[in-house]
Amino acid sequence: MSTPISISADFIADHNARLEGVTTEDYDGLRRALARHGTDAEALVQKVMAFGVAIPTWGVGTGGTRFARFPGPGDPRNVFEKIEDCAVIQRLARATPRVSPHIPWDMVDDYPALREKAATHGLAFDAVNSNTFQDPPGQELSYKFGSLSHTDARVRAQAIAHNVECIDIGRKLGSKALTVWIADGSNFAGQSNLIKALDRYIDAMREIVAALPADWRVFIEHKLYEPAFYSTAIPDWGTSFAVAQELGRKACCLVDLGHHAPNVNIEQIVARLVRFKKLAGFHFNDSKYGDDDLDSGSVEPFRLFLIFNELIDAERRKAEGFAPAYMIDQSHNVTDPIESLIQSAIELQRAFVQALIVDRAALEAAQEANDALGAYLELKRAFTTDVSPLLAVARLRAGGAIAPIAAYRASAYRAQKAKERPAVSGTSAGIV
Ligand code: LRH
Ligand code: MN
Repeated sequence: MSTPISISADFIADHNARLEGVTTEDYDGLRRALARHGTDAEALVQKVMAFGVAIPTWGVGTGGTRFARFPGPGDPRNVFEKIEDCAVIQRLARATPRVSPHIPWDMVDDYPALREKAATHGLAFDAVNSNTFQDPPGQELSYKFGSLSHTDARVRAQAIAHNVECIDIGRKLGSKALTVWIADGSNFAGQSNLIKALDRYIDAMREIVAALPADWRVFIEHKLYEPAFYSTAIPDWGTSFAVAQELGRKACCLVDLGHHAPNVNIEQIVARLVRFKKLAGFHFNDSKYGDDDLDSGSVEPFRLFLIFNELIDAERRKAEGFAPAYMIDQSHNVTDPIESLIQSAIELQRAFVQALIVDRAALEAAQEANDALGAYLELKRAFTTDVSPLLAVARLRAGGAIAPIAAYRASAYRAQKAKERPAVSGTSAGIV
């Protein structure tokens, strides 16, 4: 079964038939308005249809916190069911052609079969995420006091071997990158020698970089705090950048939007990493306080737009080494993960298109003339343009649903999965 029965091409065509007229009308109005500013809407539709972001396999199950996780109906129980759910998101929104796996959460015996399964749904694999922040059953040495920066060389060797295994798994899945986020850090002043810990990490990463195939990259993911609450081995972009410089051309810096102190200017961090040719890509999400892993664009849509404004500027300047990987990393604790991921993908498309609408010549002229308000208003003009009809037309032309969440709800896919996938009893703690 390559397409979920409940979401066939006919089902989507029926759904769209009722909405196509008004959508086209709204799109024509927007197209005329954009043309008055010299923007070709049809060209934007093509760019949107080519835009893709990767879905985190760990995001299609109901997420949780350290306090509790309240499983939802029909939660996927293994990576094959996760791929089925990722296929629904791609089928309806047409913006998520890739999946980012996490090992060992997505471990299987037959990776070529998993790759084949994904391919039957038109899905490919993006960066593989290693995991040395938990002790899977049967693991010899614990990561309680760290992994790649651990004081015990045997623990570091175990963590290095895990990352090398992730590279091997990624090769079988067709990935081209390894994402390394480590929870290493300390909870007390004095607990960790801050220099030695970093040196141990860098030496360990050298061995991981040496194991990378020629055309692979390693994404270093920084995070200010949690689960360590006094110091973190790679707390910020500066440390990540300095380490990536030391590790060489295959190492670059991944920006998870939730991994910064409140009010940090993330779009400037992005601009810096682009300038220094070390931007790996993103774990898109949103947050109000800490690493909240909320839906992209649901708290700070203007910040998301400003990040894409820097990315489009880099693209226009043909910035050297600019090849960011776009991935989502969210935790869906109170919504249907499929609905949240559909809407998050659309909000990322929205920020992408609004950034494309910016009149870069007018913006540059205002900047050069120190016309602060003029420059700001050019960005606000783009940000306040409702591009929803254009995004809907792009979905329609790509074979998706004009109103994907309404279509998903009408498909009763979740009810179907709740019958097929027996509910997991009780609540547990933890993010997955
Ligand atoms: C760490 C992180 C990392 C993943 C994990 C699920 O907070 O962002 O990217 O491995 O979440
Ligand atoms: Mn992340």
